[in-house]
Amino acid sequence: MAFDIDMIKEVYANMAERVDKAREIVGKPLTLSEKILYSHLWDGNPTTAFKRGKDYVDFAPDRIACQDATAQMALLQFMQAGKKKVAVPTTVHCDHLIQAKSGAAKDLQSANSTSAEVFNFLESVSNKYGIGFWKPGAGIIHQVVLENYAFPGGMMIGTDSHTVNAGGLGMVAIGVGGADAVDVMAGMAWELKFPKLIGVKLTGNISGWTSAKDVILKVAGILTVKGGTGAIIEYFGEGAKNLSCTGKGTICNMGAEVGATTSTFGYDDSMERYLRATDRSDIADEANKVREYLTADEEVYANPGEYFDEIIEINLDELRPHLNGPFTPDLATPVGELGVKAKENGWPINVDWGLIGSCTNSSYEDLTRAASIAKQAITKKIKPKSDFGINPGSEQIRFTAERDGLLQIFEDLGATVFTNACGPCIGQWDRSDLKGEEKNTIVHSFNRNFSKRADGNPNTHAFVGSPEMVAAIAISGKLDFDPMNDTLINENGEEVKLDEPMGIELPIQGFEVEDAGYLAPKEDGSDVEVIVSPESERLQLLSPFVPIQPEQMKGAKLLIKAFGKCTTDHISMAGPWLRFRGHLDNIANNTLIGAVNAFNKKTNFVKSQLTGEYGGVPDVQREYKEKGIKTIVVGDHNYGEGSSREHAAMQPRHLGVAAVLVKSFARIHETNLKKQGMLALTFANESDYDLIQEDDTFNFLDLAEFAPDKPLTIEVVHADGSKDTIKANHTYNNAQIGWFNEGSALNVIKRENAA
Ligand code: MIC
Ligand code: SF4
Repeated sequence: MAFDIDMIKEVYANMAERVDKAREIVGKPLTLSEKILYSHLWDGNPTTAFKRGKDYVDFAPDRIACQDATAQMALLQFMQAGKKKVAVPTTVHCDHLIQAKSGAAKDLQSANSTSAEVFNFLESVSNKYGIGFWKPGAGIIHQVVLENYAFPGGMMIGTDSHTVNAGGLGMVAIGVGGADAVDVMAGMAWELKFPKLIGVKLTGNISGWTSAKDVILKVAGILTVKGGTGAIIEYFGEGAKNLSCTGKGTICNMGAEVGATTSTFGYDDSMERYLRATDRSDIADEANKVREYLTADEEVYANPGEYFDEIIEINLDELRPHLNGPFTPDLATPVGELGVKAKENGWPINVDWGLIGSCTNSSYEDLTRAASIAKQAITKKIKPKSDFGINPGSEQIRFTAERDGLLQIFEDLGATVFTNACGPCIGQWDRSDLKGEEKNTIVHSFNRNFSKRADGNPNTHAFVGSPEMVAAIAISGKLDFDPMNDTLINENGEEVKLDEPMGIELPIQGFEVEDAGYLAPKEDGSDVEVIVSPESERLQLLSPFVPIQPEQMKGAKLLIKAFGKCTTDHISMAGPWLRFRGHLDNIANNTLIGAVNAFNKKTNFVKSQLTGEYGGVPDVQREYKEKGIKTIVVGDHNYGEGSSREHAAMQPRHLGVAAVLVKSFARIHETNLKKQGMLALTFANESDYDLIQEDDTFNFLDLAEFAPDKPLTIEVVHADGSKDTIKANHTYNNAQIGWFNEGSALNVIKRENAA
């Protein structure tokens, strides 16, 4: 199940040679990110110095991870590629499709029955194509990857935006859409624009109530949700060395929330300790032999301004714990200052739930720190005011935490321990305490807090914090509680104060697990049958997309002009819709239903130019599709922020949307649109967004000459007959224009394979 050590030895052997070569070519000392990138070039030895933020580069990742909600579409595409086996070690993890309701045992049983068809499909496809399969209940993809597969200096991709979590173990781990993963599974190169580099220097030391989570909550406040776009964030400095490996994982995990391509840390003692604790001493021994390659050259961290495109410095001695939110993970507020803000904004002060765990924060250290707070509620006789929910990240963590009495502490406070799965983090939460869409506040140690994300209620105000802070706030039941300064009244009427959290980095008796939940694939899976019933409402075999012709883009209609934040959750909602992730036509019925229409500020209410009537976005779009009329979607900044789900591109594509024209894109979503043969365009002049009106028709004047670095010209015809001619930029290279011309990247692979 674990990584093949010979393969890692080979990666390290290549690394030494290639990094030395790269240093020569680049002509200066190298950052860690560059070392990993240059040692994973598809063509082997480096021969060119790449321009950051400009050059497209082909890479050869060491492995791939997929989770159930994205793997279905990825594997449905891979099945079309005509290959016998995956070319690169790959795993599938069943974690998103498990609802949190009554507690682990019941919830898992019910997921196993309601999603049996999908789990069986994933298991059989995995078995057939040589993919490792992690059963439902085994854990959340990123925790399982950190425990089993991540290794310093490696490169991996995963069909989930939080794949970046593995940066905690010194990897370059990147979230991608399924179609990107399919390329690599099929034995092809993986293409990425050579990233820019942001250096974060951590000085001082974390102590007291401040935790690793607060580093990234602070960074999110500085960079905002789009500040990391197109960049790798590399953390360094004394403060970085003093963080645990899993703490580093938490920081890297939430790099997705600032749009960063990934984040990483240089190899150090904390990573060595983690590798040895997770039964991978052989990897630690190998990593120790090439230590200097697994971190930046000395000159880089001594003089970072010369090597990074941007530098952020954070003094951990001064860093205060934060709570970020609501509705966006970059709205950072130091704990203690939330009372005033909440009052000003009308956020409910009473906290109904404290949720601990998820892929972001369920390490042993996290659970011990949170438990040290929870325990005080018992010893100091404070009755917790909010409900507690716990989502362990893996069966290994759960088993170990149970053995060591940590879960019992939470259970003594009435906590519900949910399945080792995503649950409330992705709208898979059947919350019994709310009747309707009541306004309420919750705190959690997850990463995202977009509208409706936890429980489907647009009025749930979710705040993100560290597990120990979540525990403290949940005990107090007040958003404005500051455990560092405030006291609570206990059951005896006495004033009591919570002591600082105490954590244990790694279990003293080691990790333990009885059944980790892993199924190895057959050596030869050619006789394994994969069944997809034509009647299924959950799974649907794919048919190739038909190329969009330039003539069809004369007379294209506006489907929706989205106003403000439009994340992948707005474009293809999760929660109950996760059940259709393997059925393109069914899931297309949620297309853009969360996006706010700029003309009436309503969701799922757009004008059909065919009838003049208003209707839901998917319904109106289906009318256009029926008439063979192409449409376009217009959006604001950072369009497609959040998830890697390629459904957010495939659904509009399936329904006949041809172009998405926005002020700026989130990286993964832009690639996903390109892969599916659509036009992903940005306004050359941002203020042209304001020109777009509800009844607009678009004429793409020069699409027949679609070429790299050449903006497209679009004539926008308004209802009164007046016209504006605008320019749209794009980042397509020749190969990507090929995807557009052939209908999708997959069509290209199929053609090449058939040849
Ligand atoms: C998320 O955290 O938003 C998800 C759900 O894990 C997604 C993947 C998905 O939509 O299936 C992600 O982060 O990529
Ligand atoms: Fe699952 Fe939430 Fe992590 Fe996404 S962020 S992988 S939904 S736990």
